[in-house]
Amino acid sequence: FAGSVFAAVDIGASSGRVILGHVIEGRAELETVHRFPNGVKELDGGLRWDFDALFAEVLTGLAAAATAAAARGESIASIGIDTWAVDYGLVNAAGDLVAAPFSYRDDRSRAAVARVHQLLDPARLYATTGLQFLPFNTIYQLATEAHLDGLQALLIPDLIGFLLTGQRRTEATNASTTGLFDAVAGEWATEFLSALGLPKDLFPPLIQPGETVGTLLPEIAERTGLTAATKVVAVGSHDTASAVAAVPAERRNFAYISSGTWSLVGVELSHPVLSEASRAANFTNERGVDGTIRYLRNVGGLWLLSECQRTWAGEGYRPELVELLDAAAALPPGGPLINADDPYFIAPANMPDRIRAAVRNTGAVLPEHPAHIVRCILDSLAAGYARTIADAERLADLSTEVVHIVGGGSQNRLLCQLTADATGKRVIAGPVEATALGNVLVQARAAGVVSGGLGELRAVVRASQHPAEYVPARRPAPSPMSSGGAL
Ligand code: LFR
Repeated sequence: FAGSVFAAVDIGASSGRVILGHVIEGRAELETVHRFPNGVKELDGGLRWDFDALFAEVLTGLAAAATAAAARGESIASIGIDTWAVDYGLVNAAGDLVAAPFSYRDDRSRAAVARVHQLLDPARLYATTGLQFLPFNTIYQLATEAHLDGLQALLIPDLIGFLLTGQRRTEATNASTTGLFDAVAGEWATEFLSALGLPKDLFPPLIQPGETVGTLLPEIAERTGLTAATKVVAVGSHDTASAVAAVPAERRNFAYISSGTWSLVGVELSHPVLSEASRAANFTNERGVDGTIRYLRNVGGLWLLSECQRTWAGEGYRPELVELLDAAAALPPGGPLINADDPYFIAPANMPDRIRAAVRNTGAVLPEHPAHIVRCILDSLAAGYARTIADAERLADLSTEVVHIVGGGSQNRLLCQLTADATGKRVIAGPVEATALGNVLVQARAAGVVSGGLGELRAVVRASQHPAEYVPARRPAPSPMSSGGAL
């Protein structure tokens, strides 16, 4: 199998990429062959994803992957797809997508929350699904749909898989974010579908990471230059599930932060925690690769920062991120904090103003310079991480010594150091491309190139990268720009 390569399609809320992954002698190498922007668009009276454009980029990326593999004398063994969770496209019997999928940042589902909770008590929902309450969970989005007869809902990675193979499946890690999935049984909670008057077969049957979805449709093979025998293999199609699978943890008890648009902060468990205390703290029990439980909370993420940059750019102010972070790092600790988890920050609209308003509500004032906003965001995220890790330890009754930060935020040295300071724990930062690595490794295991459980997959990640380490500063915190990292 020395020449096997795998293609990972990894699409986040702000960008997507197609990556070629090799696993040779216990080490993984990634090569990005195509990158493209993503973002919500105002379309047909709502915030939606321009799915046709995304799918065209996927095909362009797969064609680039086929070319890059051929140039190395290799062929692509399989394709794995991961994206953000929760959102879906509706497909009719003929297999056509009936509308561009809504984004979870559209606020239409908020109005449906009360209606759903009248039919299904939130305590009952939690006792079965173990899902944190977020106003955009699939269950609330579906409750806004007027016509579902004859339609099927395909979660975004499943929709891409369907268009590539003609096979309709729902991958289990992503199914666990719908609010319609039984966390203990690992099956659809069909009683909730019927309680809401939703068709029983609204979602296609479940498929587990590592199982084959199908092979490429002939027209897709022709358009991409891949052979029609190329498989699409289910991976942790929820991006966070793939990212957690690639956390380079050495021991069992560790905390992780999958840091991108969101920060997903928590621990890995073998069984869900469905207690009332867990519900009160709004912890989620999402499914991980190999039936693990991702016990975590959605804490605000770098969305707060990227939205500020977008607003500032609209005003003609385009500072380099490195400069802003340096200026923020030079500010003293102890500045004002916001609650980065507040749903107030979900929608895309003037973020700097919203942050200033949130700070004013705490009785403090942010000085004018954008560095103060940046520092406030990062301090608030770090405080949120510390609080969340402490809650996870308490609720799941375990203790952790290290915090692994993976994803884009692992390159933000200030954020990593502030996290070490706020948690009092050692932070191990990287890999940046954990999601794509998790995607590739599950494919490599399905192909027999690696074997074992998550422990073995994580050993491959450790052998493949050089993480940066941050130790908690003695208080008062000295310069937060201490060690390692790229930024
Ligand atoms: C991260 C993520 C989170 C999910 C959010 C919305 O990219 O997948 O895990 O809560 O996006 O789908």
